[in-house]
Amino acid sequence: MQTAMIAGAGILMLAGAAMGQTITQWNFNSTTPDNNTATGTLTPSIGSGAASLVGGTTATFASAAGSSDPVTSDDSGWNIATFAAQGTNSGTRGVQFNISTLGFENLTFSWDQRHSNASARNVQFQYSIDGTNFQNFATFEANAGDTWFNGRTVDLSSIAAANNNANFAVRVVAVFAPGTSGYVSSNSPGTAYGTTGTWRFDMVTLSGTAIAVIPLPPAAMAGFGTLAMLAGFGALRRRRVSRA
Ligand SMILES: [Ca+2]
Ligand SMILES: [Ca+2]
Repeated sequence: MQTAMIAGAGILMLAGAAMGQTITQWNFNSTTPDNNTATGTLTPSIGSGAASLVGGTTATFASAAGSSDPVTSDDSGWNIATFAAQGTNSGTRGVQFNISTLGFENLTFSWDQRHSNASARNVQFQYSIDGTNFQNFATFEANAGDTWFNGRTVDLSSIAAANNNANFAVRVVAVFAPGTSGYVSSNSPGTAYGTTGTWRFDMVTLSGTAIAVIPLPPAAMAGFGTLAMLAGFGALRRRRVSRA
């Protein structure tokens, strides 16, 4: 638990005492079920936020059968294609989610992600505290193609600047295999990496705990208001001045 006092306002902020809750979630399903997984929405199913494409990727909606979405009919995912050519633009193509964290801390970001056979197996998670500059934070690696990897999770609780931040954003982008200058396919070596490989997303979720603001009782404030100062008294030394 972290505590911080704002002396002037006379309040004590208690952090981490509450249960985590969903701040924003995308399930990508049509708001009104239409029995067509090729239609869906980028409007969050819970909370608010913006989903966007990064670096020239393109997207459709497609069946998310295999994700953790509890909805089993008309279950769509966000299907991403048009990744970078082999050997180019590592870390520049994928998806971005802008989510205000005002009033929240102890953040956790999680998602389900399907890798097609030809898609990049190496995934870089990035975050931004200003909505513009992104920092690498966590990596994931698929070990199979045409497979859902559900519940990928990043603990953001160590990033204080991510808390209570209207400009918070994250990205999930494709990167070269570590220490190399090329992408490796999710179904390596059976399938070559290709720009037509797809990643599909579902149940994209940011969770956190509400920052509680609790008024302090007067007695507690009096305690905080007392500042004791100790003064040390050194011996006075007389400066002798020799006079001729
Ligand atoms: Ca879904
Ligand atoms: Ca639909």
